[in-house]
Amino acid sequence: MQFMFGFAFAFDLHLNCLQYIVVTFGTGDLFYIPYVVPDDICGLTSIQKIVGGSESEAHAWPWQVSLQTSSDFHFCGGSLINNQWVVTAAHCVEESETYQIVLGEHDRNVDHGPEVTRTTIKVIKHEDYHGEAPYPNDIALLKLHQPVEFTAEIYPACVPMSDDVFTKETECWISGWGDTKGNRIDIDIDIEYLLLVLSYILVNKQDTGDRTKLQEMRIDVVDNQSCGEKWGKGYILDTNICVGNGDIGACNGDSGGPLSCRGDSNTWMLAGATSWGISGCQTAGYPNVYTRISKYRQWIIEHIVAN
Ligand SMILES: [Ca+2]
Repeated sequence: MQFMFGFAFAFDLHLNCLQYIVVTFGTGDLFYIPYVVPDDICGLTSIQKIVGGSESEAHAWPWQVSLQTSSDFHFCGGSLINNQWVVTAAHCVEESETYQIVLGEHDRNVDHGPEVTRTTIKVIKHEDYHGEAPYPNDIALLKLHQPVEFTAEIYPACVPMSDDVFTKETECWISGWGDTKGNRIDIDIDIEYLLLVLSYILVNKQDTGDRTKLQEMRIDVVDNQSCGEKWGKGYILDTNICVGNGDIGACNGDSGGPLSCRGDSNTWMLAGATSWGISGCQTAGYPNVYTRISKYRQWIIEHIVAN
C-alpha cells in the first residue's frame, strides 16, 4: 500500500478501506490518501472514568481542544477527529477568522509539556446553520495548519456512524474549560446567543471548581421525543441530541466541546458538540442541547475530502 503524503502512520495497517479515498491520476496509478475519519484509530483514552468526578484526570479526553483567539483567549471547545481536523459548533466561529487551537491541554495555567498549538487555515461553518433558536446545523470544521501526531494526550474521537444511536443507557460525559465562555463578546454574535453565553458565565462563576483545569461530568442522554416535549414544539431537531436536565451540571461543557459516549467497541464516540441550553443553566427540566454528530458524518467526510 502506498501513501501519498508523509504522515502515514505505522498503525495504518489496521485501517479498513473506509478510511481511504482512492484517487486516480493521469498515469492510472492508484494512491491512497490517509483516512478521512479514522474509525479504527480513535476514541481511546488511558484514563478510566470514575463516576462523580468533576475535575477530569489530566488528558482523560485527548480529543478535547481549546479554541482561542490569537491573544490566547479561550472561548470555545472542540474535538479532534483526525490528525488535521477539529469539530466545533458553528456559533463559536466565523469563516473569516483565524483561531488558535490548543491540543493536549489540561491545566491552562501550567505548561505540562504535551500541549501543542496549531492555527486554523480553514474554517467551514455548516451552510445551513442559522444563528437563532433552535440554532439548526450548529457545526463547523476547523483545519489545522499542520497535522498533529497522535499521543496519549492528543488523540481523535470516533465520528459515529450515521445510524449510531445513544440512549440513556449509554455512558456519556461532557467536558470543557467552563470559565471562559464570555470571550465571544468581542466576536460578532447575535444578542440571543450572547444572553446564553452570559448565563453560562454566571453559572460558572458560582462554581467553586478550578476552571483553569478541564472539567468533566457524567451525564445521561435524553431521547429526542422527551427533550422536545420539555422544550416545546420545534425546538428539538433530529439533528440534536439532548443530555441532562438543564441544571448546573450540564453547563460544564464548553460550547463546541464534546459529548463523548462509550461506543459498542468500548471506544469513545463524539456523540455531540455543545450547542445551546436553558438561559441561566439552573432551571431543571430543560435538557442541554447538542449537535448530533452522527447526522453530520457524511457532511464531515465530504468537507474534509474537498478541503
Ligand atoms: Ca497547560
